[in-house]
Amino acid sequence: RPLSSAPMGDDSGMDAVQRRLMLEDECILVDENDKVVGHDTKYNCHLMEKIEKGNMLHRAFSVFLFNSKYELLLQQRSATKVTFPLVWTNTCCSHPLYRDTELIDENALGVRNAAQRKLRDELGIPSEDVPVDEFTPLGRILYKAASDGKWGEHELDYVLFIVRDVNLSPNPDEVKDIKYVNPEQLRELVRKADGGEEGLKLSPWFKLIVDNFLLEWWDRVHKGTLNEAVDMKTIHKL
Ligand code: DMA
Ligand code: MN
Repeated sequence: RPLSSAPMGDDSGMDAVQRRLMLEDECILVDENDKVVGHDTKYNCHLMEKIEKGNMLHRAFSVFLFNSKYELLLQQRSATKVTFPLVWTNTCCSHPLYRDTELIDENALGVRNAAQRKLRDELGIPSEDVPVDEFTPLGRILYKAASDGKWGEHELDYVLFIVRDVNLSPNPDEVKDIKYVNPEQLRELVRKADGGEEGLKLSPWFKLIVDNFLLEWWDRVHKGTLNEAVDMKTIHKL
């Protein structure tokens, strides 16, 4: 698809790497029960004008990676991200694409394949450090959030946990900064972000997951009871 034919007007300020991904990545459109109903470009799926018309709900995933000390890896999104630049968020987020390997519904294998792909592309984590069988799909949430006037999210988001010590080499096109936090350090970060501290914003989906699920699930990671929290039947509307 020629870049010059980008729809919806002026994107002259858009970073070239992010623009290419916006036009090449084909997201999976779903209904509110997570049934696949079609596909569209990442570009179209994130335009608020289309989202508001109500038919751009797409599949996504949010990875929470813990090291063997059970610290959670966070990332700060790069300044060039089209949606939610510079916010702090969970380890890695993206979309399974409309391709055979990432459409496999069984045990969310398609989503786990996509997670492995993006952990490599965004954070430089070798695929052998994050085998697809090591991810635990915990649940699905449905949410909508505006980034700015033009861009936003309306997603059915699979939450995936993985506990592994990994090699990291963050890709500056995607990631500005990373850090591992323990639960107390995360609470402190949330307090500061809620208090409006300069330069410290959290992504809306991360905040929703923190407020509703994360601390209980994190505790279960410690105790080895995470599997009891798995619920892939419910879709939580947040
Ligand atoms: C999209 O993440 C997925 C969620 C859960 C917000 P993203 O904007 O980081 O996607 P990508 O890395 O593909 O740009
Ligand atoms: Mn999205």
